[in-house]
Amino acid sequence: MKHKAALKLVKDKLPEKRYEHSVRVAETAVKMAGIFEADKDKCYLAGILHDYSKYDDLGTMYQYVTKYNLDPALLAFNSELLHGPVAATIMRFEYGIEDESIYFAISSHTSGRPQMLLIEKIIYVADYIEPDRKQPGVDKIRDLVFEEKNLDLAIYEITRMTLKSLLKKNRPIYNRTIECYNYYNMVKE
Ligand code: DGI
Ligand code: FE
Ligand code: FE
Ligand code: FE
Repeated sequence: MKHKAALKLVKDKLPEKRYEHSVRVAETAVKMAGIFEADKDKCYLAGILHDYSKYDDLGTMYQYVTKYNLDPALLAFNSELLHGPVAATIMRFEYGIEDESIYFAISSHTSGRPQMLLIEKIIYVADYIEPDRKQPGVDKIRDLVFEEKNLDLAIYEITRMTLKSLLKKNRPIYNRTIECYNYYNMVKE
């Protein structure tokens, strides 16, 4: 899919604010691709598409989980955790985007996972640090990325802060979120 087609797809589907977030994630991902030597086109495309299913109907999302054999553990969660895996599936099977790194980047952007691919890491982080994000600690992550250039440490810090905030709100934790935390806890330097 060309960038222009992806932009139109997302603009027609998502509310204006979410569309603008998607563009900022894509642009942040391209900037990061320059630092970490990733494919800029793929980063841009994955960034634009990552939240495509953010507001899809939950019942329809569960149908995708079943039909495409996605992780059945997702059925215990809501759209917060489902929108990535479902959007990745739609892009692969309904829009013919075959690239595996784009698939994983969209699919894992909320929970992360152990041993992410480079583009997958970039989207996971770009979603957290795009310029309009204001959560406490986000500037520390921006420093890790743009000054220290330590992507794995940035991922670790994001998973740590995400887990902390979920626990504080008594939210259920998806296994992959914890697996991601454990993995990057051990590989970070
Ligand atoms: O779609 P975005 O708002 O751009 O961001 P996102 O897809 O990264 O995250 C959506 C939400 O999902 C965010 O508020 C954090 C939450 N989340 C991440 N991991 C888990 C989770 N929620 C639950 N309940 N469990 C998790 O393991
Ligand atoms: Fe998202
Ligand atoms: Fe995220
Ligand atoms: Fe997002």
